[in-house]
Amino acid sequence: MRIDVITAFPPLFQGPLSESILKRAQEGRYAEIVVHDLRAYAHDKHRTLDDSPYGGGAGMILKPEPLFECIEKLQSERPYDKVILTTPAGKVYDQNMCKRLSMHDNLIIICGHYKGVDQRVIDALVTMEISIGDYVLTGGELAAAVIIDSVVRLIPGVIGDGESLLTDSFMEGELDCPYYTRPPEFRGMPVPEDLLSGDHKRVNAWRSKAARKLTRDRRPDLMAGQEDEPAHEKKKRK
Ligand code: 6GU
Repeated sequence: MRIDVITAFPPLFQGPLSESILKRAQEGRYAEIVVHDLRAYAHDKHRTLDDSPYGGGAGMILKPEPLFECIEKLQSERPYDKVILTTPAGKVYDQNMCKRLSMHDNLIIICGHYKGVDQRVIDALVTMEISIGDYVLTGGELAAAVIIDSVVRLIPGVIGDGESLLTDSFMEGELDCPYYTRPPEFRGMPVPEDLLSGDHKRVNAWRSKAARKLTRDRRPDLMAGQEDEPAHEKKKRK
């Protein structure tokens, strides 16, 4: 998969893309992430990217020309499955959108900034607007980094042991159970006995029950429409 990111602030991506799993995914050629400096597509003397909104009011709007030029150049080089804009006005991002995005070959992500983007960019070029939640960020860069991180880790091969993907929170419509590692007792706090039993049936039963309780206590919204049993048991019967 190739992801082209268009931003007025390329340095914001240096950290997130160059560590851990995202670094490995790029080194292993599972993902190619290309960050484009929007300023390279501004042609006036001051490399202006934004301007005040028609009709007045506070804030600045990203001008259409640099974005059109950058996106059209990319689209002349290869076909893109989606042209995404990060904006608080977008559809709220979730694991289902993430899964669908991870199946594409080529994505463009435009990082919204300042007060917004000239609507003509959205009307003519953008095919999907995404928000990462109901709060306001200073710009779309951190949202784009969140989308990239969550999408790239789903590309087959990026996370070595497939098991840890399958047991992700949300993958089966419920939260993941709590986990423990050695030592069996730490500062008077013991690890639940079932987990130490070495009996896989007992371990799995404990985990199912714990995951269900956590989901019911914290995210009952995830259980809507589900029967009173863990999602993975339901799935098996289909
Ligand atoms: Cl995608 N952009 C901005 N600026 N703020 C946000 C957001 C995006 N998602 C949530 N808040």
